[in-house]
Amino acid sequence: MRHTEPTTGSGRRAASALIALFAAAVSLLSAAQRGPIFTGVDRVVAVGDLHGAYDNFVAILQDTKVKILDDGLRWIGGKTHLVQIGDVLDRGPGARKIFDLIRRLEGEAEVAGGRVHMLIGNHEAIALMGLSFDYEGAVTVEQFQSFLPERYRTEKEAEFRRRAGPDADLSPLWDQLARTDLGAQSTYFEFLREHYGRWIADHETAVKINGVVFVHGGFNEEYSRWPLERLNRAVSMELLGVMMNRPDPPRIIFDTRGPLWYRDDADSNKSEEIMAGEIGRVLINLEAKALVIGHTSSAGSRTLNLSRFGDRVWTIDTGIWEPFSGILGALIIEDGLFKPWGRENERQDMDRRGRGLSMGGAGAGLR
Ligand SMILES: [Mn+2]
Repeated sequence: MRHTEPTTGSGRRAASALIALFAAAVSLLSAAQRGPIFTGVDRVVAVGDLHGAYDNFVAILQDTKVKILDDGLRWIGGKTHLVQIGDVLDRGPGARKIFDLIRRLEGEAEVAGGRVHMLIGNHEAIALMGLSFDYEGAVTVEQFQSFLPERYRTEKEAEFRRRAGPDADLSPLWDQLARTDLGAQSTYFEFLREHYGRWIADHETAVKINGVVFVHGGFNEEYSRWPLERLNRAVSMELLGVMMNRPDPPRIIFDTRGPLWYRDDADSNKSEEIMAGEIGRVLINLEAKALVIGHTSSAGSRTLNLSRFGDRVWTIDTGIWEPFSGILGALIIEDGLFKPWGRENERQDMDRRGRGLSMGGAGAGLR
C-alpha cells in the first residue's frame, strides 16, 4: 500500500524532508541565476556598519523618509533593495537581534518583490575564523551572552552563586568568562557558527545594483578585476573552510588589501588626487559608475558628507553605533539620484541619555 505511506508519521517526515531539499535546491538555483548583479531597481537603501546597534538600526528603518519597517517591525519597503554594508557584529550589544531581524526581513522583502543584501564585513569574518577575542573591545558582554546557549549561561550563573552567594552581582563572572575563559569563548564560537555561521557565509561580499557596487571595505585594483560572482563564491568558500577547520589558510578574508578590509578608497589621509586614478581604474574594471563602502568610519565629523571623488565613492559608515559622535545615516538611491539621509545620533542603545542630549540638535536633519 505504498500510496498510503505519506499519511504515516515517517512518510510525512520523509515527504517534508524531500520538499525541504527541493526548496533548497530551487533557492540555490535561483540565487545562481540572479547572481550579484541587479538592474532596474527603483529604490535602494544602504545602511552602514551597525556594530550591534539594534535600536538605532530599527530607528533608521522606521524613519518616515527611509520607510522600510512599520511599527510592528514588518517590511513595508515594497520592491526596495536594502543593503547592509557588513559589520553587524562587535562593539555594541545587539548583533544577534539584528541578525534575527535581517533573517526574517530577507523572506518578507522577497515576497514583496524587494531584497535584503546583508554583505559580509571583516567582523563577520573574524568571528567565523574564531578570532574575535584577539580584537580588544570587540566582543561586549551583552553580545557574548547573547551567543551562548541558555543552559550554559544558567549553569555558569548557578555555579558562581553557589560560591559568591545567592544575591551576588554577576558582572565579575561575565567579565571573567568573556575576557579570559577559553572554554566559554569556544562555546560562544560554536553557538555562533552553528546558528549563524552557514547563513552568514552564504551571503554576498559585493553586489552591483543599477551600476553601483556595494562592498564592506573597498576595492583595490587587483580585486576589482575579479567577476563579482567569483569573488563572492571565493569568500563564502573561505568562510566555510575556516568553520570546518580546513588546513589551507584563508587568503581573501584576511587580506588587508582585500574587499573586507581595504581602506584606501575612504582614507582621508590619502588625497583624492592620489587616489582618483586608482578609483577610476577600479570603476572601469567593475563596470560601475560608483562604489558604496563602509568599514572606515566618518563618525565624529558631525556632518553628513558621504561623497568622495565627485560622487563616485560613497562612504556610509556614519558611526551608527558611536553613541556621541555618530550619525544615524543611510544612503537612499532613487530616480537615479544619491540622497544621503541622516540625523544626529541622539538615540542610544545604552543608557547615556544625559550626555547624549547635551549634544543638542535632537532630530536635526542632516541631509
Ligand atoms: Mn569593518
